[in-house]
This record gives sequence, C-alpha cells and structure tokens, in this order.
Amino acid sequence: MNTDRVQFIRCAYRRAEFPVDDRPEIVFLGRSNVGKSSAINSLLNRSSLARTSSTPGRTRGIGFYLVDEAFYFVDLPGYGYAKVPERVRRSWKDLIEAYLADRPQLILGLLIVDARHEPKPLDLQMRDWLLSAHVPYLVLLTKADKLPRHQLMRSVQRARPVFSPAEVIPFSARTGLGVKQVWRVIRARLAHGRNHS
Ligand SMILES: Nc1nc2c(ncn2[C@@H]2O[C@H](COP(=O)(O)OP(=O)(O)OP(=O)(O)O)[C@@H](O)[C@H]2O)c(=O)[nH]1
Ligand SMILES: [Mg+2]
Repeated sequence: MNTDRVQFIRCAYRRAEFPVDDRPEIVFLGRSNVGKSSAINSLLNRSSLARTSSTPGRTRGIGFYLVDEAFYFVDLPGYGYAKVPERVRRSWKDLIEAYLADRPQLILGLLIVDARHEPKPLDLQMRDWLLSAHVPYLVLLTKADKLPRHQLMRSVQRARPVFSPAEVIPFSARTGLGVKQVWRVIRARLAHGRNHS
C-alpha cells in the first residue's frame, strides 16, 4: 500500500454530496478540536493535508481523502463545539448521524479521545452511535505527548473498560506514538471487511 498517494476528493456538506463510490471508508470522529485532522495527517505522514487549527470548529463539512486509490479516510467536523450557532451545530449532528447510520462501505471508526481527560458524555455518545450502527472501531487516546508516562498509562487503564471490547491505543500526532499500531488494525480491517474481526 502506498500511503503517499492521497487525493482530497471533496468536502461534503449534505448527504447528496457524499461520494458515490463503494470503496471502503475509515472514519475519524471525536469531539471538537480533539485532533481528528491531525491524526489523519500523522497517519499519512503529511503536515497539512487535512485542515487543522487551534481554533475549534475548523473542519466544517465531511472531508473525503482517497488513499492509494483503494480506500477513503473520512474527516468529520468536530462534534459538540459550543461556540457555533445552534442551527449549525444541529446540522453537523444530523450530517454525522446520517453518515454513520447509512454508509455500508464504512468498515472502521477511529474514535479520537483526549488522553488528558476522563471520557466525556460526548465521547460516550459517539461510541454509542458506532455501536448502534454496528461499525467496528478503535479508540485513539491522543495528545499522549502532553502526559507523563505514568499518567498516560493510568488514562489507558481508565479508558479500556469504558470502550471495551474496542482496542484503546495511546496516540500522538506530534510524536508518531501509536501510528504503526493503528495501521496494523486498519490493514487487518481492509483485508477482512466490516463483518469479520
Ligand atoms: N500536542 C499535541 N497537539 C495535538 C495533537 N493532535 C492535535 N493537536 C493540536 O490540537 C489542535 C486541534 O487539532 P485538529 O487536528 O485541528 O483537531 P480536530 O479534531 O480536527 O478539530 P475540529 O475539526 O475543529 O473539530 C491543533 O492545535 C493541533 O496542533 C497531538 O497529538 N499532540
Ligand atoms: Mg478537523
């Protein structure tokens, strides 16, 4: 697999704009500003393919990136960002739910959770969406570089029962921690499809 070959296909603001394509998709989801776009960039070893920002709410539509013409990385807008108008927040929620519930080619979810905090209600809500849509997923405990090792370990221990049986992987877009492990899961899933673990 050549992950240097990446094309940005489109940013979808409505369901009608989702690509009509049955190649497998891997979705990155998580709370606003948690590091979804940065995770995409670090997995693809790019500095600025997906738009990142220290200002929450940077990713507004659903970004579709085609990797090696074989599968898509899908970048969702941040969920739960309080500072956008209620109307916009609701439209993001509807868009995300429509995407998760009705995308048979979605083979894997990467739920991005901040390693520094206990999982929050919004994290649990996204976990429950994945479960009810029967999308296999794993959890990336990101920004791991911001924690001393013993605190990171504690954070992993705390997250495991919350997301069980999903795998919890400490991750850092800054240092590359976890990148190889995440690729291992992605490759396995691409080889076996959605319905086999
Ligand atoms: N130290 C550190 N900072 C990170 C990491 N991942 C992301 N960040 C920073 O967190 C901020 C948000 O990152 P984004 O990747 O834009 O987050 P996002 O989840 O895509 O944000 P929205 O699209 O706005 O929801 C940026 O300032 C990033 O540089 C990480 O692993 N370590
Ligand atoms: Mg983003």
